[in-house]
Amino acid sequence: MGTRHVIDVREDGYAVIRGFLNGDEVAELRRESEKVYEEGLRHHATYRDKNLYFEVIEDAGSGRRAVPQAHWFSWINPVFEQYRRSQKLFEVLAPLLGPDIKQIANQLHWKAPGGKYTYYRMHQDVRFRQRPELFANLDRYSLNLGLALNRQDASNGALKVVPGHHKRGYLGLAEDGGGIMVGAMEQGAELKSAGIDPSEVVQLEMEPGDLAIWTLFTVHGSGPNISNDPRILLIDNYVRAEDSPDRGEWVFRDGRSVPLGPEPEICKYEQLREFPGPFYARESWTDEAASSQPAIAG
Ligand SMILES: O=C(O)CCC(=O)C(=O)O
Ligand SMILES: [Fe+2]
Repeated sequence: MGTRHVIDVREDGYAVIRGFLNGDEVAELRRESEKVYEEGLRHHATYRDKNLYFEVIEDAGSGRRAVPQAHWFSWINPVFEQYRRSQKLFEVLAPLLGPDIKQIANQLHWKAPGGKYTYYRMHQDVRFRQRPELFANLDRYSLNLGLALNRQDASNGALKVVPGHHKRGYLGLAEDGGGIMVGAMEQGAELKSAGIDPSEVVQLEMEPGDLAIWTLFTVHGSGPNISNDPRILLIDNYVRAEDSPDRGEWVFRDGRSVPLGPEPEICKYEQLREFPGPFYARESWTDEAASSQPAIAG
């Protein structure tokens, strides 16, 4: 592993490591992602058991039940549990974060063909930290890693990023009504008023096994899936352990891989101790009448 990605993440706010996983490795994760999806489909509605979470909707686009996101499936899937703390990831992360690393997010995002809401408006992920004061250095040392489990480009809604603007703090994008997935897709005027020319947006194209890295302040989003194929992205968030004493699961301690323990730590779900579940959520953000949505996104 070279260190080009370290320079790219610092300067541009993102990097793409091509061929991070080989064909066999990514094929295995894709198969496992299908098992996670099937497990989600067994639920009639959005379901939580501690940090394990399946967002389950009746998709008005396809007329079918769909699972747009799963969180912390590493609790039920040994292959993802190994991947999240693998030596390959350590070699990518250590030059950026050092040898003591915790994990805040563990998510699969599926965009089903024909789905009604499969886009993510341009935003910065720092908005999804409900207690940002519990973290230090969120601007520099909190990194999202997005592994492509299948081929992704503009047609099936691959990631889009805006280089450079991660240095400008929080820009308040996509805060107007509707939320990140149900608000207006057209954001040209909004980007301009935030000092971003729409021509700066870079459409990523990723082959299976390519890894994107971005920061919590990187402006990014993704378009709808207008193809006949799904789009499958694995998103993990990692931080320096010293910056996150009260949140997250250990991943590497002094460079050594740490498995999940007997009980989960609070990561993004702040109500873990009061409402561990298991339970079904009653409201759906895809309801046309819904004016807000839970903090589901990355
Ligand atoms: O799945 C995607 O395309 C983007 C997701 C995202 O940016 C998020 O959840 O914050
Ligand atoms: Fe995001």
